[in-house]
Amino acid sequence: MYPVRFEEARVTDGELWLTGPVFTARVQARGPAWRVLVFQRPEDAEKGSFAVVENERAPLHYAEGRVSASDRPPLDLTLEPFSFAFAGLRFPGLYARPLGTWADHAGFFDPTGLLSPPPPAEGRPLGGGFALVLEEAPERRYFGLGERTGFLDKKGRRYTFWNADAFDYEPHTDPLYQSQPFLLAVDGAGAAGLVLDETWRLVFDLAKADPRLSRLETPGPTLDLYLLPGPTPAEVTENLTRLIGPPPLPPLWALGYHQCRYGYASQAELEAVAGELEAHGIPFSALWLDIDHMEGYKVFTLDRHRFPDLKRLAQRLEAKNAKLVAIVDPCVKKEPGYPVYEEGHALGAFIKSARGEEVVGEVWPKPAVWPDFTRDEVRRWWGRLHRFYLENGVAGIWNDMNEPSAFALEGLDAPERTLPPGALHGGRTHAEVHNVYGQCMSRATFEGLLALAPERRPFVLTRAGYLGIQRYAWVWTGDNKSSWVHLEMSVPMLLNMGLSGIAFAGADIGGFSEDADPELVLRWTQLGAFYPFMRNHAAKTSRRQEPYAFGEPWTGKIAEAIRFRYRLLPYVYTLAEEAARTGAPLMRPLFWHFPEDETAYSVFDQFLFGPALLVAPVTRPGQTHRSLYLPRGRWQHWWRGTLYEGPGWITVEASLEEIPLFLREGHAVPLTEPRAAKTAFFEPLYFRAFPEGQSRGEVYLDAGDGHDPGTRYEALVNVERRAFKGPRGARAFIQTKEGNVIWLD
Ligand code: MIG
Repeated sequence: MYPVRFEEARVTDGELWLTGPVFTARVQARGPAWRVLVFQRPEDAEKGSFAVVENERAPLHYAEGRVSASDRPPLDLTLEPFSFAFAGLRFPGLYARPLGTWADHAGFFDPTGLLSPPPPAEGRPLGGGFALVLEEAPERRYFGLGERTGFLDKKGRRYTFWNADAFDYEPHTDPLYQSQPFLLAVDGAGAAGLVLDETWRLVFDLAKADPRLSRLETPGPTLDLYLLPGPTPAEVTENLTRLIGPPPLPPLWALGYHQCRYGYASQAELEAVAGELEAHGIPFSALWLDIDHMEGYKVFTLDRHRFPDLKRLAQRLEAKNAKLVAIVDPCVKKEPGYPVYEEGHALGAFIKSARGEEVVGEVWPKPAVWPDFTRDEVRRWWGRLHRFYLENGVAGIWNDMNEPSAFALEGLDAPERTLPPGALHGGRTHAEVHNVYGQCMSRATFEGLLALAPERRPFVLTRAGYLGIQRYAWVWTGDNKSSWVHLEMSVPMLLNMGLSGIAFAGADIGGFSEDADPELVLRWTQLGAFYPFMRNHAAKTSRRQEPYAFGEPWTGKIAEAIRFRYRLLPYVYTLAEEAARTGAPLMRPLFWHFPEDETAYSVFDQFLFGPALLVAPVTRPGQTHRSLYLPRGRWQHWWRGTLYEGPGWITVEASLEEIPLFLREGHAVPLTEPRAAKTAFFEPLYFRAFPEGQSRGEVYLDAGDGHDPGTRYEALVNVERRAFKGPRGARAFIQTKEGNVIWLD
């Protein structure tokens, strides 16, 4: 690789162009960020994005190596060799491999056409590749990177961006299912972010190979970089959201409790699950249909023997304000006469090999082909197919296996469990668009649902995605395990996903593979009551782990944790509405609200749920106490009423009934009765306030679905004056140390 050099800098139309012997760079003040696009082929000057939706540009100014524009720190450039600095981040070098020739790759020639290198573009294969070097600071920490195993701070490891069917992942597995090439860097100079908006297989080495340097690599022909200002972590994520768009406001039911299991194999079984939940007084908002609902694993079919009248079940659930969600995998069974295959084939919708034939492999359906969701007409076709599920009473769609996962290709085991890099998506290779395959599928699903039922808010859950996935789908963390380690790890995973734009996510409560025990399910449900997406799900061969599976004394306690989620729903919904405007995640690392607190950056197993609550889950069996950190200010133990003063570490008792939960001074939390309600005009509506001084709370109320604007109300509580001012019909209370509830009105 050679250092990239530029010889000339020129401002044209409010943008800066750098030109050199091989490469050109285009610098824009784009939305809140700086964009630096380095390329070789003229057509790449107009490179598009699957992530960025912000197109507004501020005019920039360039003088003596400094680029400036309104509302952001300047960007300092050196042309030869190219290096730059922004907001305390120094990039001392950019290295590149100029685009090769066909001859350079001749050694890879593969007569089957399946594994051959990308086809030549203008006589040259795609390729090239860049490595961007970032100078390290010893005190710097890294966050973001989307869905990753490990603890909160991501420094010291090497991360690959290549969506993978990471079945049975462990605490060191990398990569997982998602690719969010976003990095949040925090050090003495404050926080700043970067996005490497490249969909190829990227590698970020964060001070691993060399503690003095980090290295970001892309194998593609361009380097498309965005630099995001802070100066706090929260502002970096909010600026990221301006760039890639916020998630839409979900329907209220999506924020309730979801019951799933790989294996619900008949309508009768689902009815039995609903019956058990009802019998135990457990509110729920959705039951889920996994792959067993299909006939021969053919998507958009229903086995009519086992599911004779799904619509009737849907209606029965609707009366309880609960819904059905069905899984839709991308792989289409290649079977003559099967309409989905025939239509897709006629449309030329399926991914092709370099020989121009459909790539055929195996997943659940055998043989299977894969739609090319990167193309508009394929997404529109796929979206329309969802009419089938809507007509059968299904309200939400679950996208799985969309990394995409392939068990076999052309009858042989698929070595990477995915499609060959040379497979073709129109003019692009799979190597280029692999990481956006799942995102494009969920986009097709989201847009299809919106077109078919414009009066509803679509609900889509996905396993795979790229930066920006939140615009189309919620995310769950795939095939975790029924183990305490996975319960604990879900916290830093979801926190970093939230910082990376994915406000709505969850891990399978109770764990997917292996066998859960009742204490694990109880503690996990208590934690899951604070996941944005609260779903209990298990694998086919796992022991049953529904809330009622273990009997008493467990069922009652698990039910209470689920009921607590429903009590908290006005608060959860209000946070959801904020996320839909600003991207602020619901689960927030302590440093989100306490950026000046050094300790807040290293606490990985606690979090803030919105601004008002601090949650410290029990993460080991048999634990009756938990040590935890409280940032500055006063905090009230939610269950016991005791007041604590931070900053500092405390140890609290955590009986099986309680997850350590604290109310922050100055805050009031809206609550309601524990039931699956139809609308988000919550009734009754209460505010629980901090027991001393003044507290402020907010609640967002609307129809819970549809697109009519709602209203955000403020509640002000003054305990000394026993005064409460809030939305009409609402009441406020405080809880004392003795456990007394005192009403204020
Ligand atoms: O190869 O549809 O992560 O949630 O239950 C397993 C069956 C396929 C993987 C998903 C899991 C789902 C399962 N799927």
